[in-house]
Amino acid sequence: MTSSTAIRRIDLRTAGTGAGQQHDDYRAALPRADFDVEAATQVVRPICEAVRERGAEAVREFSARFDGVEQAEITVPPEALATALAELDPAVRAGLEESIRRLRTTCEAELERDVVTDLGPGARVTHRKVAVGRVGLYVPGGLAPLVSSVVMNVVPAQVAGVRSIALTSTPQSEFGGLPHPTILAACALLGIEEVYAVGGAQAIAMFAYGAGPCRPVDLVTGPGSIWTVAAKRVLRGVVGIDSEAGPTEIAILADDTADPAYVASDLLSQAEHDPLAAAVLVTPSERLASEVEAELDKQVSVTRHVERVRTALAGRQSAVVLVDDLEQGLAVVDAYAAEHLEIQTADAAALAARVRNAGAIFVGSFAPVSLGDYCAGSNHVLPTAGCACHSSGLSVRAFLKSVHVVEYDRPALLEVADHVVALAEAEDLPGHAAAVRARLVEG
Ligand code: HSO
Ligand code: ZN
Repeated sequence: MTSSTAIRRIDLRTAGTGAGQQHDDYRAALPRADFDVEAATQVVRPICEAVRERGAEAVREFSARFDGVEQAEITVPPEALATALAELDPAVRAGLEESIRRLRTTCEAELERDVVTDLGPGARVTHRKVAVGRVGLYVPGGLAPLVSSVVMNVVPAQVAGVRSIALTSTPQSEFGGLPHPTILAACALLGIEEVYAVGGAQAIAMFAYGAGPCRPVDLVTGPGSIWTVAAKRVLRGVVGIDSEAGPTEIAILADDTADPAYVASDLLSQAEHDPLAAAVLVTPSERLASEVEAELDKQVSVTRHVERVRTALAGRQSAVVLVDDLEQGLAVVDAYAAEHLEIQTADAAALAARVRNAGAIFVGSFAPVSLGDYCAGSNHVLPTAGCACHSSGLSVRAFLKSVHVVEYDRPALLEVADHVVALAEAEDLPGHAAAVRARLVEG
């Protein structure tokens, strides 16, 4: 039998790093999963339409069709939340509490204050930070009950000061059509009372348009499957969305000093999420590449979700990439713009400081992605599919808007009036100029 992991190799060593080597070349060299969100929007559009027209009735029909549950109600009853918390395993509770504590600490530190700028006597502009009024948080429950995603969504929303928070997660037939009890327990622990048992595209549509007991929200956040990502794309504008967070990705930039067992276990850890997950090692060390491949063979054969992991590692989205040196490696990972980037090299912090595109960077041998998934104090809802070149992970900022407040008195307006008039006339908008001139006349 050949290698059981069958992760492919991509050799970029002849490409060089000289002038003319475009980031786009590297992007094309590192293909992502066949994950066609545009095609999925065709499937999702009628689902969104049905929820808009027929509300909770349509939501329940889709839950029956896609999740195999018959529901009288889409709301999770308060007793179910209380019971789930009472029955929560104490070790899981302690883990959640630590996760909440650390994330809350970083969220409170990054909470943005109003920015007040005086542009001269009597001329002031304030960017007033205001929390979004009502948000809908999505927690996937399909392949694994991601209880940690409850924490990652809820804590920044609460720290931002969002007044109305609704949360939804996939209904499970084995739990009587409710989400997994650990997810319900985490909601109760965080004081979230409005919880729905709805997953997939219909959940995003429920939040966007409102359905039955769920009033429409202003903003939807949270990771999800291709269907929820597609629904977010379709409904953007009807509702605000965070970044498109789809199947997970890990890229590791490593040199000879890295421990192959650590590298392999981290690649495996994210491959465990999804057959579409991407695991990419970028290294100038052929020795490390071979040792990591051997380690993967060993570790994959005894891992729990072996089929999922094998499919993810063998997919076109996963690879061991050989580069000439760390300089080229840096260019490659920057072009790839991974959701998670680990740097396991001799001078990891210095290299990390030079990375521009990544959802989150994990520096050195003792900061694995698993730490960030649960308890680092960072957020694990991060941009995937290369969106890290323009988007950021979930944070307090995602739940805040800034309202621009303009305060000028008469002398301050006089100071700038001629400029306003000149610009208004240049745009052939004399009404704009007149509005200012009217105020120049002595009263
Ligand atoms: N790695 C996932 C998040 C997660 N992992 C939740 C475990 N539980 C996407 O960042
Ligand atoms: Zn994970």
